[in-house]
Amino acid sequence: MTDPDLYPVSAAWAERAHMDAAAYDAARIAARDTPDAFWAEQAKRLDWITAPTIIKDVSFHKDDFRIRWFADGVLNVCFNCVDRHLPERADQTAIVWEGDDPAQSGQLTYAELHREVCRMANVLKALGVGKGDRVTIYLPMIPAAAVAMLACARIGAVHSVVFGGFSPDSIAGRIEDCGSRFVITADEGLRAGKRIPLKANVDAALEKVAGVETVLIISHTHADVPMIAGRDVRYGEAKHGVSDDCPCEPMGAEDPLFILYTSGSTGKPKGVLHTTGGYLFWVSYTHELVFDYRPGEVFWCTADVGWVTGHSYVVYGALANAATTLMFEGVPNYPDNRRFWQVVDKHKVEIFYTAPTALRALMRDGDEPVKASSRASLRLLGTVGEPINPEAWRWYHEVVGEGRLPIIDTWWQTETGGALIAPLPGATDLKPGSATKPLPGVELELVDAEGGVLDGAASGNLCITDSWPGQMRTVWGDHQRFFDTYFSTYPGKYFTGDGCRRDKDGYYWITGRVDDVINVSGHRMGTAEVESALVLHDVVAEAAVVGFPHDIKGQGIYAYVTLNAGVEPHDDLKAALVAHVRKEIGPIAAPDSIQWAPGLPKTRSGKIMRRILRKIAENDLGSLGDTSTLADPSVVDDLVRNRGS
Ligand code: 6R9
Repeated sequence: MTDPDLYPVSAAWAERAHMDAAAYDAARIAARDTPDAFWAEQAKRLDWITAPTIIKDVSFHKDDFRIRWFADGVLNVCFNCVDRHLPERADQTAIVWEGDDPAQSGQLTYAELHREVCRMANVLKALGVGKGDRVTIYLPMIPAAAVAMLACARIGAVHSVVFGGFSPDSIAGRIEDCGSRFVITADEGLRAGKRIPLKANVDAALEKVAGVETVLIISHTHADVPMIAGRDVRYGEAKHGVSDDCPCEPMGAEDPLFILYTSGSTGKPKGVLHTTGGYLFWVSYTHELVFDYRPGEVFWCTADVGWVTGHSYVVYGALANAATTLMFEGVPNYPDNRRFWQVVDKHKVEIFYTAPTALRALMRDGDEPVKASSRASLRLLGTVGEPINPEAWRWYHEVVGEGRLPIIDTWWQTETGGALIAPLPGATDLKPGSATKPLPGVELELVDAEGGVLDGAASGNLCITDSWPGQMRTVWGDHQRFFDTYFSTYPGKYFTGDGCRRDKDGYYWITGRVDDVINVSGHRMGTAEVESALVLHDVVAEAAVVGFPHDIKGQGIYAYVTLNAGVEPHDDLKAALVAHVRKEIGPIAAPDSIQWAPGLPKTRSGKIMRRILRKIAENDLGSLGDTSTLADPSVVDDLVRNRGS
């Protein structure tokens, strides 16, 4: 009997793909058994100034903890993403830009991209940016964002891209943490027809943090923004007369490429550090395998460059593979909910990669907006960011893909650099809702709470027992935190923070975070961050934040708030607290629900029992579990009674 939930690889895909099932099995074995030989061979996909002879140099153990790949290799990321394509592809489109306003679009060929990057690199140099300096980039989804990243890579500067939806406080925190003296921003961004005051946000951020010497401003909406003499530089003026030739800085494979801040279960967001050789290799390798990519195909990853998905697949992986990569400034439902598919038709997109939350939101509006488009150019559909529910998977497959396109569900993290679990279109039969199997070189293990290894079909915590080239190398400025966060829970293993089930066929089904991280529309939020923002407000004595299932966002944010004595709870105050969190962190952190909590369930040692708060938020009141260890069990009755109020 055939399994109705199995979508087998078609003969045509097995035939044309870079990797079929036999090649996949062979690569898995070679990567495991002879890693140095296997990865040395694979690494030839990059152009090295000096080819590496030391390939894999790794230990996850405390005493000799180190993660190094291709350590003695020398290369430049920008050269690999731009210059090396010039002999054959100077006139091929490198970046297609689609504006928020459907009347606005544009493109850059590889020759033009090269010129733009060299100019920006020379401007940065003239402003005093050198190798190893950190540059904060706060830009909308415009080609200049990719140009700025590549310009940094070209001269060996380390970029830290901050998502354009983040608040001045969030920008300030990130600038301070990595000590960047340079910021690149734009006058404004556009989102669903609304102006985002990027330059004004940077100005506000720089009132809170010292040390920034220069702000370079790219003109996008041509808004009149105030300039601060001696600090602010208009890019349009600075690039006048600048040479469009700029040599690529030779970089060690382990030299930093970028820092990207991401939320964890405790404390402030961490500066995830990725390095030059291993990262570029991994995003290029996975972009080719997972999407079965061929140079010149039109590739559209809808992620913002402010997230890791934008770094790895809008910019680095795609351009390293000579792609035509599409950058979209807008949102799926502006001017209306046909937008994605209109853009697909307009630019003849061949590979489309988006997040389940966007699909769920579009699915709610029915099939008509999709069917109004042709989508004939598409040949593969991908998803990333959160578990995709089988219903959304089927809708994507049947309505968007008309049953003819593989759905490639890619599991990975900011920390992993690129995809680790994903089907290969020519090798892996699909199951709706499963990211399927690990890529070559990715050794997974499921463990129970005590670290016991689970075999066969099982559910547990997802660990990775060996390194892969795209792995993050450290938390910027806090190597101990890197070790403690990822390698101390289950000694000798990298712990992902995700729960996962493995079925009888060895397919992996990610069930979501098992730590205090909430995945809101594919964006990571630490509960601790939202709590710290809430308690900054004058009226708040204490706050506890948990996730709860949300139809569109995957998870929503549910906040329990204890007010200061004498403060009267009322609905206006809830609205004020939501606005406060938006201002402190950004709109993505805004709580969906606030419940007044005269008391929070705590253990006698004062730890908040989030498990109970999660159950109440989920309205799963039948299984609150053991509350006897609480300092005051009656608190729970009160929260249950007043749920949602
Ligand atoms: C790339 C990215 C990482 C967390 C990760 C997991 C969730 C990502 C997923 C997925 C199920 C997928 N996640 N992809 N869960 N299926 N295909 O999203 O990085 O922002 O760091 O988030 O996202 O929980 O641990 P990041």
